[in-house]
Amino acid sequence: MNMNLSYSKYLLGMAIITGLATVSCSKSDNNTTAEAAKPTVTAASEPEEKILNIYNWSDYIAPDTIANFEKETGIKVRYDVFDSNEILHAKLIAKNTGYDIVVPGSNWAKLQIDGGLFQKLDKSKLPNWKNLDPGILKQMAELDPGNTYLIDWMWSYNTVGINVDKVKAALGDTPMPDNAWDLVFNPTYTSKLKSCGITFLDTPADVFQAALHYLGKPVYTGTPEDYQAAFDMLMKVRPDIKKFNSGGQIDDLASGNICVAYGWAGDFNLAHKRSIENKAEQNIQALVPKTGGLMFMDTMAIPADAKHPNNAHLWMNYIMQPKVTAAITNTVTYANPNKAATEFVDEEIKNNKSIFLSDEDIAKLVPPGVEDAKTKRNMTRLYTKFKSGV
Ligand code: SPD
Repeated sequence: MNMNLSYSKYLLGMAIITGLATVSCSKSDNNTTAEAAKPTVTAASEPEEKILNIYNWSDYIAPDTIANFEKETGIKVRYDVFDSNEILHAKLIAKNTGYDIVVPGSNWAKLQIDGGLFQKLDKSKLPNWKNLDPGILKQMAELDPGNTYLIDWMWSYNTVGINVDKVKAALGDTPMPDNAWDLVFNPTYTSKLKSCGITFLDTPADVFQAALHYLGKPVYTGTPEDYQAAFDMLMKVRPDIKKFNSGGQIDDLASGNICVAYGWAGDFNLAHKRSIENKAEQNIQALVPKTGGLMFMDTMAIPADAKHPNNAHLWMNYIMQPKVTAAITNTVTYANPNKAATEFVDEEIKNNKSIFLSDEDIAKLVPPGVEDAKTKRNMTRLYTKFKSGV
């Protein structure tokens, strides 16, 4: 989706997504065909070595996803992880990534497509494409016309995550705010919550997008004055922030090291799950703000310099198998774009309204957008000042 997408069109898209998800829950007889679809891999101009280099976000895959692919194809996977779109983007523009599959956020991917940094998908090698939710495909087509370069991996939204018991204790007589964003952007709350630890994502774009949203400004505004206003607001809570980290929020929350985080809903649900697995039993919750969270879609793409594009297509087609996608959702607690996968998603996850949002909450999400390069530079400059606190 790009900035030109009207909000009503977006809502229509989301209504379609929800509708189809519901339909797929009630159908259980179409999966055999879906799963059986194996690609006919046409010979590449030169035979590819049996290697696939993948660069994905941390904590974003099931334990057996790679092993099963290796078993099925005989292709050896090398898998590296990152924690911010900025890091991936820097590698892509350097034009020698060494990767065959990367997973940028959809809004960054739009810039990367425009910059010629990806190879086109060959859909004849992707028979499992039919499992994808048409509503999600329609949305993706807003920024990737004709769904030419990208396949959604998982999606979620930026929001506030809390350790319910620790937050209640730190707030004392102060009731929980009506607007969840107050917990990270309003000094009345942050001054109390700093005693149990507040953490923010460590990326300029994510921080400024949420700050602008809190101020009621357009999230993907290019207006320098809006960024200055967001910076001034952020500086008021700066003394109360303990940490800036992105991938580390899951363990920090799960172990009780921090009590409030500005981050990704999927990671907060995963922190909840991990705290139970680790017997730390922290009561972690991803809040769904009344004014809406900031939606993002992380997408698979093949870099222009990829040496193993055929293997990359085999991976994409494998991932689009319903059971493979469902296992990832069940592990990482993120919503997926695969309608045929819904019946294999654990009931607890399917019914979690902070993962698979209600229609009402979906309608409130701020759709992904794109900032231009000048705005990105401005955000990075202000973010560096904000982080250093001076
Ligand atoms: N642990 C997986 C995190 C994935 C986060 N993607 C974030 C995109 C933010 N705009």
